[in-house]
Amino acid sequence: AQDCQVSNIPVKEDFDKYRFQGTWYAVAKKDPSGLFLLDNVAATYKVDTDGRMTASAYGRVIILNNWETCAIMFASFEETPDPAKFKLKYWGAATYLQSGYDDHWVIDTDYDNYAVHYACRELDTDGTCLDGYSFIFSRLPNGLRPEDQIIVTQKKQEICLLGKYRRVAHNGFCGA
Ligand code: DAO
Repeated sequence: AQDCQVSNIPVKEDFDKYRFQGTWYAVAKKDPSGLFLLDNVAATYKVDTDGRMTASAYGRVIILNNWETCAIMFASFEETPDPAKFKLKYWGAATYLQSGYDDHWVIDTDYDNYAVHYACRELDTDGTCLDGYSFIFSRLPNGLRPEDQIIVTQKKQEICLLGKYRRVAHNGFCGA
């Protein structure tokens, strides 16, 4: 049986933000309502000299229903008592891009190949997630190794999002 209470979702134990640094390519995504990043999504994480994690990210977006562009985004992370659970403050390089303040949980990662990200934006009255999003990240833009896919499928199930993802293409739209 699956416990879909957000507060009971297991996250990566002893998450190491230093090993998480570098570029991650989104290879699959579960969208929130009012989705923003469509495809060609990648994020580069860094830990600065005072130990603060930041990221820059890009992705294809459609603004005002018809204008397609590559969004350049910036993020800073606030730590919480759980090293795998951060608060994400994000904003765009341009004012017309989305900004916000979300959870940013690292559900699982081996640091070298795959990562499962999760953010619940709105809790339902029963403690399950009413509106959230999740990225499956790979160190390579073209997908995960079969051995990682097995683990990631298990994690998707643990966060109650199995079957809710779509593939995220990388076709050079954002120049990488
Ligand atoms: O695409 O609908 C959406 C939600 C994405 C929120 C934007 C996040 C930008 C910063 C990304 C940092 C790492 C995930």
